[in-house]
Amino acid sequence: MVDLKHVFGKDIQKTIFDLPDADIVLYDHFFSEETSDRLFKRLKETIKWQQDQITFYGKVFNVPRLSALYGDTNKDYSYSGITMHPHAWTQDLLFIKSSIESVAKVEFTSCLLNYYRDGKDSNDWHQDNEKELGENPVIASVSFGETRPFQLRHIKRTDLKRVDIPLTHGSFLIMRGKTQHFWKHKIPKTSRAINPRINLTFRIIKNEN
Ligand SMILES: O=C(O)CCC(=O)C(=O)O
Ligand SMILES: [Mn+2]
Repeated sequence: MVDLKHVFGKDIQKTIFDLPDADIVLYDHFFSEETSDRLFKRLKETIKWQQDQITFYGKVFNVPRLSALYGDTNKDYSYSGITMHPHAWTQDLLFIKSSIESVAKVEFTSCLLNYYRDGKDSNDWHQDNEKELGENPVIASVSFGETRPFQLRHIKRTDLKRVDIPLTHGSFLIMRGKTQHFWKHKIPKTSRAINPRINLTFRIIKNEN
C-alpha cells in the first residue's frame, strides 16, 4: 500500500507483478468510485466511438468493440493495418492524463479508447509494439465499468502460466520496459451477461506527421 492520497482515491492499492521480462504495476481504486462513475458516463456519451474493420484473408470483419483515438493532433497512429488520425484532447481525457502522468513520470501524446459493449466484445492476443511507440513502449491503461480479466502470456516461455489481472472500475495499470517484447495480452470474450466497459490506453507516439 502506498500513500497517493494527494492524487485521488482513498484506498489506492499498488501491486507490482513479479514476472520475468516484464515491468507491470497495477493501482486499484486509482480513481475514486464517484469519479469513476462520472468519467464512465461522460466518456460513453461524449467520445466519438467508431466501428473499425479489419481485412483477413480478403474478407472484411468488424473489430469486436468500438474504438477512438485522441491525442496530440500531429501524431497519427497505425495498428492492425488501420491508420488513425486523433481527435483533439477533451477536458476529461486531459484530467485522466495528468492524473496518471503524476505517477508514471512521463508525458503521453495519445490515447486509444476501447468500448466493450458486452461479453461478445473482446481484444485478441497482441503486443503493443508498433514502431511509432519506440523501443520500450510505456503503456498506461485506465479502466471504467465492468471488471474484465486482462490476460498475459509469455511469447517464448511455455513453462510460465498465463497471468490474469482483473481490471476494475477506476484501476490504472502500467506496462513498461521489455514487457511488449516478451508478453502478449488480451481481453477474452465471455458468455456471461455483463455490463459495458471502457478502457483507455495512453501511449507515447514518437513520430510526427
Ligand atoms: O481493454 C484493455 O484492457 C486492453 C486494450 C488493449 O490492449 C489495446 O487497446 O491495445
Ligand atoms: Mn494492447
